[in-house]
Amino acid sequence: MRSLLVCPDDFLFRLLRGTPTPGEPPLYLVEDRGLRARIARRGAAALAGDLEDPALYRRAFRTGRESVLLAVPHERRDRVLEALRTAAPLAPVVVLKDDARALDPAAPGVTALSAGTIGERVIQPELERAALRARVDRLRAHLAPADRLLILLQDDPDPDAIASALALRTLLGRHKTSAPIATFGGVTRPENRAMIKILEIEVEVIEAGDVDAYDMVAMVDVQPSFFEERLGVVDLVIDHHPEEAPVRAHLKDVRPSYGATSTILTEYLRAAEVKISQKLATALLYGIKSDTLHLERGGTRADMEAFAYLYLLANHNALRRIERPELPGDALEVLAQGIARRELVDGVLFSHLGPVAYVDLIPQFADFFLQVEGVEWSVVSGIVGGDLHVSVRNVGYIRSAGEVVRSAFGALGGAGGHRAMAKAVIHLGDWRTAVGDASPDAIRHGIAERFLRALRN
Ligand SMILES: [Mn+2]
Repeated sequence: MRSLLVCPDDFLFRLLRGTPTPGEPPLYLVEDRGLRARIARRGAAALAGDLEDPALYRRAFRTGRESVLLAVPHERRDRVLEALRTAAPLAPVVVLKDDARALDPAAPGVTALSAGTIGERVIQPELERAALRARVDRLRAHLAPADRLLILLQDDPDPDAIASALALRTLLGRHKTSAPIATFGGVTRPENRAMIKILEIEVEVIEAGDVDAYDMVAMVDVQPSFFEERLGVVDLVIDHHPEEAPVRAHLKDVRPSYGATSTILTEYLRAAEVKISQKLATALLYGIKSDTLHLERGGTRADMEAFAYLYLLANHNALRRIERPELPGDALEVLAQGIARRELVDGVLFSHLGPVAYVDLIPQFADFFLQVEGVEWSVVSGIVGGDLHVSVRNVGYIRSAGEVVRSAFGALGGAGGHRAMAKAVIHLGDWRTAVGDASPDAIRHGIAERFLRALRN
């Protein structure tokens, strides 16, 4: 259905000609016959007549339900609306207004579109985009001389960091030899490992001394002060963590109000009109999701906009596989035994799996056991190589898992974590020295006793 554009002069024609219309091209209603002819010569449909005369609208409307855009001086607005309503009482009307006078609230089907709204929704975002594009140009110009650019991530980088690195490399038009992604710590958490495996992203593990081999260094989702290694002045820092120490970098973009660095990079890519591949969109979407807990924590409007944009481009099958890692068939036997030997004490579910084929199974089962009714904590242990691994999960609003695990197992080996997840890794030799017995029963008993004591303290 065509729409009607009502305006005494050529303002709407100049504003809207060339706008792609999905259906039939619009019909311009103007007052001047000469103007009508000029519009027609340019290939658009137009009628001329008195805008305050219902006869004009009777000629223009076919069904009476065409939508109308009205741009007339405010002193004529009521009379034009009345004429229009006489011909088509049911037509939806949008009034473009540049004055503060409110519309007659009794006029049904009439909505106002103010100049302020156009400024806010159209012009302001364009100005921001132009500023971002200029920033991208500066960043590209600064980094262009580097044959090899190092994109450095925090130790044990998370999905937001990995996705941001991939996005920066894409923004610069580089590849993995001219801009490798690296960390000092390796990637250990199961979801993060699943992400780099399924999306085929290479994250190199390097040492502080290796940094000198690169011409320039860029950091995403982290700042120089977070590293113990001394790095000198880096070339670029893009991050959303608050600046604990002033960031020393040639170029920096630090936005603590953002829920994810992936959101900043998505804005860069869009402003510079860089094509976002399905793989990159999937990575960035996962980065935003995991840093904002599905937009529930610290997600801003910018995060939501980036999220919505990426959502349409991402591979949701891959995302599902990353978020819910597959269980290999023989892991079911381990799980069956873990379930059979579980022990529930005051809302804490303990399960010792014995030797397991790979370490990721232990946190995966810890996640799984947390779903059992009445369970607030799950503590799952298993043996890989010569180490006893303990994974702890909780429902989130109780004591910090990291604290409890450090207090329970810190004296025996490496122990720590966050609010809702934590782990400890203890050499079996150290366990024997401290506890005396490393039989499955002794381990089960020793873990439960230490954990419950730490929890109740
Ligand atoms: Mn982040």
